[in-house]
Amino acid sequence: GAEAYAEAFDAAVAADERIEPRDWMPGDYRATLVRQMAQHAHSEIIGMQPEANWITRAPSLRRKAILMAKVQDEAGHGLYLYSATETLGASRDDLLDKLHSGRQKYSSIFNYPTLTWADVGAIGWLVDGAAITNQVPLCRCSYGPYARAMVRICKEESFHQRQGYELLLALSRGTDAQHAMAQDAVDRWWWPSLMMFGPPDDESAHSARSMAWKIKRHSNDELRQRFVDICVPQAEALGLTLPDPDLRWNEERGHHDFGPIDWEEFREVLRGNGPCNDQRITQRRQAHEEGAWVREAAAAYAAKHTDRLHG
Ligand code: FAQ
Repeated sequence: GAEAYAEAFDAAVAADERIEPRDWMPGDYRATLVRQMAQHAHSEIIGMQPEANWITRAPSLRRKAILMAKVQDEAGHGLYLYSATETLGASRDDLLDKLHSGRQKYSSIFNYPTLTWADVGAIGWLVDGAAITNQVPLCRCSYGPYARAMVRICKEESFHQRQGYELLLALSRGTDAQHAMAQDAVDRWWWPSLMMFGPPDDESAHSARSMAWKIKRHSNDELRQRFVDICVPQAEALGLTLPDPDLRWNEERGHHDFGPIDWEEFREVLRGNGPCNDQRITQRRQAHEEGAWVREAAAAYAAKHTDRLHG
């Protein structure tokens, strides 16, 4: 009966086995995955906008080709993740509807503007760097389709992170104006990147449950700390500073201490009051409407194909 199913599920999670789409799973486990994976997919799709803003103004053909490849990767990640979410019984129309109506979130980070070319570098280095730190442990997520999606996505994110780092390094070693532009971008993106990891552990509504289910393998604060420790020597190598006067090595903890995060800013962005929330959602809705004819054509083609097979 039901109890045997629940026991089999608990045993599989305890043994670090993967839960697959046809396996029995608790309703809350399914709902938690749909919530997190949909938010993740939406983030990839909305996350195309800040960088796409610079495709027409990339400073060289080489930079333009790299940036276009990166933004296309993000579209691929989004579609890949929507497909993975569909294995849980979610419908893509419903997920998109929830994004467009504000009922499902996307990452706070994509509500900040890309003011200069250096922002493309800062996003690659810091935003993709934070994404990798968060997503490498998700490769061991208990839900098979999500874990497997993460393996490929992390490989591509590594390339994204490297391109951002290399771009910032070129600017940092360039003219004084280029160096200043790189520093300004890092100054603006540093704190929002730390917020990507989510609220502090004692305010994280879902962490305990998600960690027990082995969806999340580490807490928000653990991963945030890991990211800070990774970034400090990289900033030094870049010849750039991180905008935090309290940032220093703590010998006893074996980690860097860092200053307080402005959680009020985070909450405001989640409430829809970040600098670009309206622009991002408006542009997304518009792209969806403009793509209606593609969906209609694909559906008509699929229907014709089915008729041929069965008729
Ligand atoms: N922004 O209880 P927790 C990328 C929400 S990387 C907005 O701690 P949880 C790559 C959270 O949903 C970015 N909302 O939640 C790229 C929950 O609200 P709910 C995407 C946030 O799930 C790079 C509430 O706060 N990555 O796209 C944020 O246990 C460059 C309470 O929080 C992922 O989504 C936030 N920063 O932990 C693309 C990774 N933080 O749902 C383009 C997968 C928290 O109850 C360009 N997700 N919230 O209404 C996760 O690992 C987790 O969902 C966390 C949050 C860690 C984000």
